[in-house]
Amino acid sequence: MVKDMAKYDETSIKILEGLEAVRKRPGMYIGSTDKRGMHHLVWEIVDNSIDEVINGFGNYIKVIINKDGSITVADNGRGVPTGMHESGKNAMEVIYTVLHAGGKFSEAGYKVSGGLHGVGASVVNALSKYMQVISYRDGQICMMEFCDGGKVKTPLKVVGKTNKTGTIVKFLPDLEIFKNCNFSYTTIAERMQETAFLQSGLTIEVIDEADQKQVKYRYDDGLISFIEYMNEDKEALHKIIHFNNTKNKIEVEVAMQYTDSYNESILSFVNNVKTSDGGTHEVGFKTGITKAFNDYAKNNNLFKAKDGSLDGADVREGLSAVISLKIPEELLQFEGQTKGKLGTPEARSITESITYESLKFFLEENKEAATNILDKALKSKIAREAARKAREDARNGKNKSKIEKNLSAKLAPAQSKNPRINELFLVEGNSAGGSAIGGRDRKFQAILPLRGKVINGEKASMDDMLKNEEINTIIHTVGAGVGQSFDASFSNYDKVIIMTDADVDGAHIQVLLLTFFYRYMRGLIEEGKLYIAMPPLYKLEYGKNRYYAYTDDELNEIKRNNTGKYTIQRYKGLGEMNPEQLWETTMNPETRSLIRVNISDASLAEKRVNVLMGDKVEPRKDWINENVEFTMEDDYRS
Ligand code: 28G
Repeated sequence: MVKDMAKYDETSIKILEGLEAVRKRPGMYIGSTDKRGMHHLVWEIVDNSIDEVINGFGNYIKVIINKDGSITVADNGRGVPTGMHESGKNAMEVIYTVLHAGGKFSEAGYKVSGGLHGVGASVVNALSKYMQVISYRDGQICMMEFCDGGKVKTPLKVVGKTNKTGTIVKFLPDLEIFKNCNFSYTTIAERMQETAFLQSGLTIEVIDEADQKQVKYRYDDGLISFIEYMNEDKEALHKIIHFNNTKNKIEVEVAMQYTDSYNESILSFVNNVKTSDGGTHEVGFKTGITKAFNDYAKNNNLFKAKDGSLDGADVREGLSAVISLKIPEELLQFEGQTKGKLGTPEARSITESITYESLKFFLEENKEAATNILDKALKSKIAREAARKAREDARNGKNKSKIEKNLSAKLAPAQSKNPRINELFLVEGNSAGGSAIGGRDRKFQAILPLRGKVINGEKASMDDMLKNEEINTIIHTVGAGVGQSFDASFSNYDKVIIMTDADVDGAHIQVLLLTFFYRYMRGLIEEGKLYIAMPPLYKLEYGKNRYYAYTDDELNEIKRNNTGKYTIQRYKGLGEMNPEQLWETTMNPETRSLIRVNISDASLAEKRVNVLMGDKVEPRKDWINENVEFTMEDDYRS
């Protein structure tokens, strides 16, 4: 008896030391202590529910963002076990307080979470101010509560009877660790949707109690449903191609479809965890499709020897694909800072051969689809070669006089030639362009007035884009190439700033430009060099005092803080401001605000741009509001 107590105390101390280690270095367990890290806690808990589903228990998961900032996750699996563990503690307490090294309890032989993820429920408990676990099992409802990073607040107790099974976990992250963080409904819902695609038949419900939002996902056709969703706003060239096969214990499943769009989106997963940075499986897939299409084209005399062969980029134009691998734990290797890249060497050759064989078979069986896809790939090849030539000519100074003559009519260049400080304003309309040219600091600010309507980058091919005068001018002015050959380090400007009216037309032009930059100069966004200017909406004058309001809230605040008679002007367009006003409110680095365009998740952004370019206005507005991550940049120059 005494001996057992000693053992119990000893393990208790070790446990607290374990959880304390997590609190001392949270980054080692969840990557970071920012918003992303805090969402990691949710993924950890939800992963346990998904484990149950994968093992064949339960088909329903609910995630609730509570009003107090806590999260509740519920599943209808077997319920967390509560029986006695050899350590002298019950199983529930062990699961939630003992730091589990590496992978989690999965009976399928697959580690469900890769790399950083496999850290488990005890880590979440360690980083929570409060945690409650309720298990429905063996006719009983059992409950435990923890507080302050995993200290037992309420020991295991029976709180009721039930004929159901499942688990409910509620936790409130410790805000001393996650400073100024809150949960995002959009982030959670998007991740849960992805999970639902990967687990056919599983229903996942996400509820935001604070914002009164909710959504339910259930897909019965897995990766096929995923591709249908990715391509729902696009025109497909053929029915979805779907195949799966296993070699040397590695299981490969692929769904893919070409559309009339001009970009590629490939998503990959390993053991249900997204590999955002690709890796060996993606490389194998790409090699496999390139070989399959080139072989098919050759065998069917679809193009001549002098045409050479198709590039990887050609056979990926317009491709949407989802690749999902199941790899046994002993072969798993992840790389990179966030462990989002598969390193397993075998995954490359296996994915390549399965893709090659399956696709070859499909093409032989579906001649019409094959012809449609190859037609497009060939066009891509021609356009790509034309673009490369144009770019080389520009670099080598060929046709230079022509280009410069063309530009000089429009561009008001900066005096400085320093790409580290120069700014390029893309301004809607000629009259606004005039004000901007008059108001700017010509030392480092260049103005490019855009006259015609900007071409829609979602619908047009690379070829058409290059023919469009506005686009052409932007490409040559920025001077860093376009498409695959774009290289932000050649940019003539440190900031490219989109400046449009604050009205519907202005928003439309913003969206068109953003789409263009996203599709053809993504590096500029990735380098944080693309901005949106914020012109004021109102001018108020109280006697000699002049105020500018950039939002309706600001307008009300100015009215609250001032008394007496005032005049108010609502700016409908940039053209209504004289050059001095435009400088003062929108262009002067000392006083302006800029929005830096920042697309954090390219694959989701891809979807967003589709929504954006559709004909509906509402989704477009929502996109600006919540989906693309705009960050305010209070930009003071020294
Ligand atoms: C609601 C939020 C998160 C979970 C289960 C079910 C079992 C379990 C969880 O067992 C310990 C180790 C291997 C058996 C397993 C129940 C087997 C039999 C489970 C969850 C014991 C963990 N009966 N459901 N853990 N295993 N749901 N949802 O956490 O040997 S965790």
